[in-house]
Amino acid sequence: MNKRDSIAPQPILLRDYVVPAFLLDRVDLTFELDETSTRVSSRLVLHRNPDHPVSDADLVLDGHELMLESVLLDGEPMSTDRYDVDDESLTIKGLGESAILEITTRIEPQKNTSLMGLYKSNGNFFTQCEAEGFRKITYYLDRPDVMTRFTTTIIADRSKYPVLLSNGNRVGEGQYDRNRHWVKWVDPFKKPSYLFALVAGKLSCLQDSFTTRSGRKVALEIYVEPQDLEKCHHAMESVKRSMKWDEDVYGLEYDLDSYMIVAVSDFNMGAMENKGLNIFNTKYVLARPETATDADYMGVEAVIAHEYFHNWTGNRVTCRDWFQLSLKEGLTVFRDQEFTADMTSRAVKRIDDVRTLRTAQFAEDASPMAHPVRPDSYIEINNFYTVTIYEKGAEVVRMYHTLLGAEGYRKGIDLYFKRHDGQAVTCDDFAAAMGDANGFDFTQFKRWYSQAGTPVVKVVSQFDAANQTYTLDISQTCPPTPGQPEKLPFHIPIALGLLDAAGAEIPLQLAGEASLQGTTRVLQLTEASQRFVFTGISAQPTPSLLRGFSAPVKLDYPWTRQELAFLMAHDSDSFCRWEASHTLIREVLLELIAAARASETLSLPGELVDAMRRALLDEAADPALIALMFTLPAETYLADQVDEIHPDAIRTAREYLRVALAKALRSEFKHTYARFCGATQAYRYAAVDIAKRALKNVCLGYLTSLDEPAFIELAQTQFQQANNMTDSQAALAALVELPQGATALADFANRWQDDPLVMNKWFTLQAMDKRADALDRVRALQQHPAFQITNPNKVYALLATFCSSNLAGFHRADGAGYAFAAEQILVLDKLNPQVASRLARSFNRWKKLEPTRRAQAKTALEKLAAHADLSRDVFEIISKNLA
Ligand code: B3K
Ligand code: ZN
Repeated sequence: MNKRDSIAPQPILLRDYVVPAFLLDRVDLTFELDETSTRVSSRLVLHRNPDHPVSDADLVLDGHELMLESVLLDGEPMSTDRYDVDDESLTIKGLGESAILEITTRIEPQKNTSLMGLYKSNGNFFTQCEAEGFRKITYYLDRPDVMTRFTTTIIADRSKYPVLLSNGNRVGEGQYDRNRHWVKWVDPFKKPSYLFALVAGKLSCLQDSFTTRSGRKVALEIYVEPQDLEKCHHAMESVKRSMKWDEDVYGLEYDLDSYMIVAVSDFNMGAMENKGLNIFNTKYVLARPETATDADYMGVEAVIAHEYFHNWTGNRVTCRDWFQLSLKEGLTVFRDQEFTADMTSRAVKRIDDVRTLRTAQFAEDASPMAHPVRPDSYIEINNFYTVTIYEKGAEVVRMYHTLLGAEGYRKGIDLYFKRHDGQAVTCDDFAAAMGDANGFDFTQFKRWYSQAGTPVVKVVSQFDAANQTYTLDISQTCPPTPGQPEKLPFHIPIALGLLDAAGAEIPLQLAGEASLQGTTRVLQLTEASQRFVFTGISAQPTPSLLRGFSAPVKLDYPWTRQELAFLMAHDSDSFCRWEASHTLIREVLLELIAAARASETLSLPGELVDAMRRALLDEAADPALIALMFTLPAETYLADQVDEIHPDAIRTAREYLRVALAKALRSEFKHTYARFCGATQAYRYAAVDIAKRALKNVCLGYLTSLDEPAFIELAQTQFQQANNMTDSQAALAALVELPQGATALADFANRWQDDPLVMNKWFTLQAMDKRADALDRVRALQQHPAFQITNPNKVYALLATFCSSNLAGFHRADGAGYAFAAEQILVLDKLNPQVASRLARSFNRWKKLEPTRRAQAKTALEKLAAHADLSRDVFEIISKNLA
């Protein structure tokens, strides 16, 4: 046994869940903020939990990196022999039925680079407590099923920290001593510690208000650093739209007098839904046309909605334990997806979400990190804020919606809130509310929570002209995942339609049904294989399967290329139209990859060119949909489609297809670019304009890949004249790998050097560089004054982009990419384990690499694993990769 094994972090198991031994009646916190150390005093009013199996259990409070100053029990100082303190906890023995504990600790937020607990960013104080950051602030029952009322008093220097914020309502303020002032906050709602927040600093505030449908006026406040105040209007409009939508669609109103959002530039993730005081990464608050792209605007709107929606799905009803994380995250993502669909284009939103799911979540489900939507175990919970918990979890909620219909779904949601408002509950409770409200049995459906892996649904069709029937034999399998060699059948909703030879929808009737029942049907696949027979079908139809992507599965159906081209042109389901183009392109790319590996000559199939030409010239179609059809699948997605990854073959094939399409459709791209080039003069954030910009910029990308001076000039002109970041960034992306790229990059950096969010784009573009020396560029960029390794956005923009998205760059044949990643992971792990752990996931595909690279990746992983002092975060990723 080496040293690592003897002290290896142990997994926490769902089956070990026990209710807390003590519950809290209330907590009063006082913070004395200071430059060198912060004093936190807490007063806990506790009583024993009658449901706990041990009647005289010790009180174990979580605490990490705290300096304990004093403990008082019922007003009396406790002698040190009555409690034990270690690295992780404060244990108090022999308590009676109830107790009042007063605990004072000291912490050093100015030294906190993990960005968990209380920390400083640009001179201001912020907190991040989810999942287990509160224990870095004070000793506490830091688990989501301990909910209580909080009051928070903040004391700080008035000139340095004029703004002092916490959860709930501001109930008092005043002068504390010569230089310091105080503010007191009371949160009337019970909450777990992970929803606690504190902010102190020099911040400017954009104010507005929203009147709820019951007539209460809510103050809306967005706090940012003074120079950013002009960039908050889109965020404010997004808040109001979210509040209105949640009232209209879910009947849910906001419940406090004020709703505050604070933007911070050093933040590990997107944003945090702390009760009444959401803290956001600046990336999801600040937007102006010159600095933010259409995608950024949409991101702001979606993340604002997401955090706002958490007020009910997460805060009012929270999770019993962290295994239930998807209870709040999957549900809230589904809610924000539907909100965005209603605000923008439903079809485009669905396609975007499916692309994310397939590129990131399917990959995770096929990796050593695969886990169910409700995991059974974890080593570090921060590693489980994953695409599986979020995006696959949202697909699970979407399937309830598909199976129950909008009305039945809403009945289930209403019952869920009626039963569980103010409680910490489980995914089973959610399923029970959905089932009970509708008399629907979700027993089998719940396997979506417990079984990992992406199911494969195979469809075999047969047309019988004599009997006028069309039979679908549908079967399902699910590959093994770590710890789950065998899977039971899932309950899978499969939405489908049939098209006749003219492309019209055929009304559908299943054998045994008395009448025709619409043109889109939702079949329920519950067995390993099942037969569905449609009657009254007079000629061979073309099936349109998995409409709207009705389940998170891989579909296996042998469409011919003609059928795919036909669906691209005719399917009434926009998702399936796009899906047909995607399937066609994927098939062609897989052939090209195989040819590239065999060093054969590559060629472009005529069917693809014809189908793509027709799509491009279809002036009736939504330009956004066409833009998506022409967006080639990511290299990483292609890597997941092959048995053995040869990164250079994937890159060669994808680049070949890009240029070959550009050559074949040169005049059509030119025409389309011209058609939309002048179409959007003054920037508007509106779906129609976004669609035009998207297609125009896709055309520009293809045209510049032809390396013709006229098109390069076109990109340069767009780069110089753009009045918005969408066009500017697209032009820069088109130029970046050309000889003209260096000047454009320099101009861009010169103009935006003081805007960190814009500089992130500049780093990302270069991290994606497809030239052979990408790694050297990345190394050099780490020395750029705008790069800071302590800022997560910068690490994600440069290092994580390179390691996770630049397939051939990171997976260099000589292994230098792996050595680089390992070196950066070790540096980051000392500063911020969550960020280090994200970078470590770049190795998740290593087992599928061709043998030379596989051996090199393994060496890098083993070297990492040999470090005895890895954080739990990185240890978990590395050890699971090597398992
Ligand atoms: N709930 C937070 C994520 C917290 C991540 C902790 N490592 C943001 C969100 O999902 O809305
Ligand atoms: Zn969330």
